[in-house]
Formats: sequence, structure tokens, C-alpha cells
Amino acid sequence: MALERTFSIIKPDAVAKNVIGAIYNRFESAGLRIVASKMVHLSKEQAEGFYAEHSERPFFGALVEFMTSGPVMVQVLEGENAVVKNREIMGATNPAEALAGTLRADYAASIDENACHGSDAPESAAREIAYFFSDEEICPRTR
Ligand code: RTP
Ligand code: MG
Repeated sequence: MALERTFSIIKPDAVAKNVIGAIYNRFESAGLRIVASKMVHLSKEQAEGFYAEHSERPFFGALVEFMTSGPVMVQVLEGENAVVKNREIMGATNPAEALAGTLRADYAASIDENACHGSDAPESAAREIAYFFSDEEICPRTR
């Protein structure tokens, strides 16, 4: 299978818990490569735009407030089947339902503060990557 890219966020709760390195280790151990990365503190406008598909949902205000509560790490992950693989590494949205050994089982406190984001399809991955990174900021493997 060809290489695929997905977009990932380590959310403010996980950054505050000081587990960026531990989470990067999970990605790398699963064969995903970090090909772009930066720390950002999202503005309200950035968070609202990123989660625009959820703007009519009852949890939208709380989601935006949480996502702007502290810095996040945003990254592009590259590898075979990267979208699905990252979702498997993350576990279910609600940590109470996440399988043992997944990021959300290990690091998330609740469905509202659930440690990480991962694109849910190749199309959303392309849109989300472009939301945060220019082409020049992405450094694919060369060796
Ligand atoms: P994400 O987009 O953050 O990777 O999470 P996801 O695909 O697993 O879940 P999604 O349905 O896209 O929801 C986005 C975020 O909104 C919050 N949420 N709260 N209270 C609720 O019922 C509820 N449902 C979703 C979660 O924080 C979820 O990550
Ligand atoms: Mg989602």
C-alpha cells in the first residue's frame, strides 16, 4: 500500500500532562513517521474553524473552550494506512470505551478532554493538514 498522511493533535490536557514524547513514541513504534510538527496555542477563531463541522452540536462551545485552554502539538504523520492506524492508536472518542493500551485509555480523563485528535478519513486529513501546514513545512522521508 502507498504511503498515506494523516493529521494529529496532542490536545491541551495531554500537553499539560507532559506526555508529548510518550505519545510520539506510540506513533513511531506503530510505524508512523512525524514529517511535520509544531506547538501552537489556538485562537478561538482557529479552533472554531478547525471544528466547523461540529458547530451546531451541543458540545461545540465546550470543545472550543477546551482546545484553546492551553498549547497543543500539531503534527503530520506518514505511513502505510496512516489514517486508520492513527485512529487505532488513539482509541474511541470516549475514553471509557477506549481499548486498553490506546492513547485515550491511558491519557484521557473524559470525552471532553480526550488527549488527542486524528483525521477520520484521507479527505479530512488533506484539509486538516492544509489548515495548519504549508507544503514547505512538511518534510517527507528521503532516506
Ligand atoms: P477528534 O475529531 O477530536 O479526533 O475526535 P473524534 O473524531 O473521535 O470525535 P468527533 O465526533 O469528531 O468529536 C470531536 C470532539 O468533540 C468532543 N465530543 N464531545 N460530549 C459529546 O457527546 C461529545 N462528542 C464529541 C470530543 O472531545 C471529540 O474529540
Ligand atoms: Mg473527529
